[in-house]
Amino acid sequence: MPKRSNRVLVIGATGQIGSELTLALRKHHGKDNVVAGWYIDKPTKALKEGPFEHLDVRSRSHVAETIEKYDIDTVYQLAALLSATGEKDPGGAWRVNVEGLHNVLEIAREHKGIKVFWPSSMAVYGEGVPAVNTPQVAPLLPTTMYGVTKVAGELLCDYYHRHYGLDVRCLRYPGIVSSEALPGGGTTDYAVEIFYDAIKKERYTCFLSKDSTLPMMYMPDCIKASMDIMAAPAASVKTRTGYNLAGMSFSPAELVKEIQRIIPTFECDYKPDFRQKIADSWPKSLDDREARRDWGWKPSYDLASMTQDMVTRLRARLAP
Ligand code: AKB
Repeated sequence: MPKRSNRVLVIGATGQIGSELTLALRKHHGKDNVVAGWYIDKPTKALKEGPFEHLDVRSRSHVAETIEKYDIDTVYQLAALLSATGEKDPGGAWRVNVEGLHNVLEIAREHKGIKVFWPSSMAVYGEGVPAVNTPQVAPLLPTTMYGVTKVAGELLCDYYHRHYGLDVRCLRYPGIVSSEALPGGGTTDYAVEIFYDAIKKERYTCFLSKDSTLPMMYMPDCIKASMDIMAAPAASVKTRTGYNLAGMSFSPAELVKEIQRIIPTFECDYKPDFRQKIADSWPKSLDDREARRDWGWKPSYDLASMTQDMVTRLRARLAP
C-alpha cells in the first residue's frame, strides 16, 4: 500500500459548510495541505490562500486525477443539492448526492487508505418515527428526494465499510446556522436569512409557519463535530451509516423572540410555501446519545448564545 501524506480534499469547499470547514482544516493541517474543490461558487480570497481546483464530483476521472495530483489521504465530500432544490430537480439530487458519493467511495476503495467524510442529514427520517428525540436506529422512510439520497448514501457508506474496510464516517446534520457563506436550497435556510433581514431591514417574511420546530446547530459546533469524528480512533466509530447530531431545537417564533431581545424593533410574518411540507416531515429533535458515547460529541452553543454571536458578527460585517 503506498504511503500517503496527511492531505485533505474538500469537495464543495465554497458551500455553506465547506467554506468554513476548509479554513478550519487548513488551520489544523497547514494551508498547503487542504485542497478546496469548488464547482459553482468561485473561491473567496481566503480560500485562494491554499490550493484550489475546479471540480465536478459527478466526474469520477476528474476527482481521481485531483486525488492523485495532490496525494490526498482524506476526502470530505460535501457537494450536495439540498432538500428544497432536490424537490425541484430530483434527478440532479440523485446524480450529485448519490452518484457523486459513489464516485468518491470507488476512488477511495481503489486507492486503499483514503478516509472519507460524508454529511448525511436529519432528512433521512420521514414517516413512522417519533418526532421528538428521534432515535438513532429507526425506520428511514423519507418523503423527499433529498432524504432518499441521504438514506441511499448512508447505506453505500456502510456497505463500503463492511465489504472493503473503507474508513468512511458520516454525520446526520440538523439545519446549520452560519454567519459566513449563505446556505442555498435548503428548508432550514430561513434560520440564516432571518438574521440578514433582521439586521438590514428589521423585517422578515418566513417561509415556514411560526411553530415549525426543527433540530438546528451553530456552525462552530458543526465544524467541531465534522473534525472530531474524523480524528476519533476507528474502533470508536461504531456507526458507519450516519450519527445523529443534535445542537438545539427551535421554531421560527422562538428564534424571532430571541432576535427581538437584541433588536426589539424586529418584526416577522409568516407565509409558508412548499418547504412547509418538507419541514413537517422531519423530526423536531434528535437523540444523539450514540455520538456522545462513541466519540465524545458535545455541542457548545444554545439558541441564546448562537443568536448573540450571529447578530454581533453580521452587524460588524453588514454595517454601512
Ligand atoms: C436542508 O434544509 O435541506 C438541509 C438539511 C437539514 O440537511 N439544511
